[in-house]
Amino acid sequence: MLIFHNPAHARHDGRQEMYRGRLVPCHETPARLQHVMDELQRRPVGALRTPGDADGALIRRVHAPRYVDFLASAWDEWVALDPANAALDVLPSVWPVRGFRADVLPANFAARVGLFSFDAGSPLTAGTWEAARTGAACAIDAARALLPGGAPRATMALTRPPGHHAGPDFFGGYCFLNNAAIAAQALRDGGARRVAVLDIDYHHGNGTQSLFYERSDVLTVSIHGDPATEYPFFLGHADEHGAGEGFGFNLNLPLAAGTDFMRWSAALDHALAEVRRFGAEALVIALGVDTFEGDPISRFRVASADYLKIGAAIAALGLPTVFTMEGGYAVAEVGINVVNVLEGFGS
Ligand code: OKP
Ligand code: ZN
Repeated sequence: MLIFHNPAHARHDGRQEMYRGRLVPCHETPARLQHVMDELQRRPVGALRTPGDADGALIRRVHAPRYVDFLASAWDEWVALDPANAALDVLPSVWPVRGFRADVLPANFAARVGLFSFDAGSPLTAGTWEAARTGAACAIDAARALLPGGAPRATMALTRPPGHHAGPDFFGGYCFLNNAAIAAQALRDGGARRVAVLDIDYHHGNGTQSLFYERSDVLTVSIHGDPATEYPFFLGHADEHGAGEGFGFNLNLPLAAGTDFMRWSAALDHALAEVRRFGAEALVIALGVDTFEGDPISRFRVASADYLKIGAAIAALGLPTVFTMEGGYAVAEVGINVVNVLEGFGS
């Protein structure tokens, strides 16, 4: 296992997110990744690497160029509005919902923040672009390290902020660039004819689904809390099968809040069977460990030891595999749970 970790991750350090009518401390903190790094010191299941420069052209094929431009300049624009803004995070507060125009790029900064986002829980900070871009570099290098020929069997983009909620031209759900999607595209570019993305974070991978919804070369599968009650609410239902060329190449397996490992792993078996039936030549796992029973914002009941079995079940597919780091907010246990998946997968 080769693990590309993001040396810039801690530069993304949001102060507060909007939650139930007040601003509360961010759940998605630098400490999460530090716990994984610490656990990797104790259990060196892989060799650590830092990434090279991000391939900006690849990022701009996955995400809309005007969105990437916005991310790259947002912090400077924010501080230029008022030097005092340097002590604050950027948070959106106005959005173009149904009936509004998304084709006209507003001159107003707050309006552009809203155009390119979908919630008020994802602060953009001084180092967000640097952290996200370096995270995308981890995803690209992790994908390219698998090619050609399949040695090593598996790699990981060990990064934050996470990525699976970020869509073609929007951030949200703590995500800015979709690392799993970028890895999948890099695998396609590297010659894998069919790539599957399996998202096992507690939350539906809406960004990844949207990015590949009309494509048949990338199968997207997500196991997640039922969006009827769980974030991101507006996507992730079982009847979303893909569209056009992509019809039949998206699979959602929503599960009720409270689901235990026995029922969760039945969904995993279903998902893995679909990946096999699709004929995937490479696999991306969007690895969130917020399915953990102790997670403060999620409601599945997976135990730490179960993550070893999850890793082993994924490995049994026998595919070259890229893991990307997504959620997991029981901060002290994030390291143990992530490294359990990697240890269960094996080298
Ligand atoms: C990101 B990832 C808690 C409410 C939920 C958004 C959750 C984003 C999860 N304050 N806020 O999928 O782990
Ligand atoms: Zn999540």
